[in-house]
Amino acid sequence: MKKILFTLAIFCFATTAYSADVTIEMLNKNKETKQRMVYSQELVKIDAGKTIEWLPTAKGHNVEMLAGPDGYELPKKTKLNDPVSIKFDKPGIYLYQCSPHAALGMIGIVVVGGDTSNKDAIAKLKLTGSKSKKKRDKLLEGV
Ligand SMILES: [Cu+2]
Repeated sequence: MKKILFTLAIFCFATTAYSADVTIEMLNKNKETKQRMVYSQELVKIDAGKTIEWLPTAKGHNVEMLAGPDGYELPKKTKLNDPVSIKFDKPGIYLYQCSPHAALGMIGIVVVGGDTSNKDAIAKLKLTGSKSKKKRDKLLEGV
């Protein structure tokens, strides 16, 4: 019994520590939605100061930030197959894509601090291919 309680305590602690961050997987196929070439979570809402980690679960993907709130300095796009962690301090909407699969609609949106004031700018941004645009518009409906 003691052992079970101890295990439970460890599990709860680990879960709490983990929830401070978000992990997004780069996938060739999302087993739940059956969609190909996607991030495991395409729309993520976090508080300012939180960190998101992208994991190269499948090979051949990267993370290329395309836009963020005013004054946000875009980080360099990552190399294929590299994991990356980005801390989001500035509230606003961020849009990113997977460079080789942008035309297939492999994009994602992060909303930080519930701030959607740059939504129009994100909605007007030029993207690669109609699939990306369609997904961007759909994701923006949920921000
Ligand atoms: Cu990709």
